[in-house]
Amino acid sequence: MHIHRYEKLWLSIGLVILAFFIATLSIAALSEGFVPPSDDQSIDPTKVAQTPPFDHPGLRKVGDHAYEAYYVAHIFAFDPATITVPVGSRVTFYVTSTDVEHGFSIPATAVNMMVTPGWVNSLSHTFKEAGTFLLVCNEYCGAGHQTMAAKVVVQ
Ligand SMILES: [Cu+2]
Repeated sequence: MHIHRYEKLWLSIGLVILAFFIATLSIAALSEGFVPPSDDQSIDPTKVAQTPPFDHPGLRKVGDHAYEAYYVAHIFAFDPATITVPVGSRVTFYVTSTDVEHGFSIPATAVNMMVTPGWVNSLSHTFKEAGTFLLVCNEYCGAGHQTMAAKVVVQ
């Protein structure tokens, strides 16, 4: 089979770009510890209100400047609506939904997760600056979606 030299050149460029992207991702993943948010824990969405720790959503201090925040997302709010942490706190967010797919996003940070009924999603973020961070649902979830928000106060 004959392949035209321009086609070979074009294929080679594509392979070089692909190798570059794979190398970039690998370096970032290994050196910075990047991992995708994981839906690795299941929960019965009809029994969230009876299932610890989501039966008492809120903030728990787990160490020096380390917190765990348990959120329940439902139409059209997050519970808790506000959490307050000191500057420099590393907060691990755990979130689940009782009804439909929601989003969990704090703009201008890396906090951005999908919230799927039946699963607990989590990720951690260190709040290095004081301020009030808006936490929004960024997955359209129904007629009141635009009102679905909460606050993370860092002081
Ligand atoms: Cu929404």
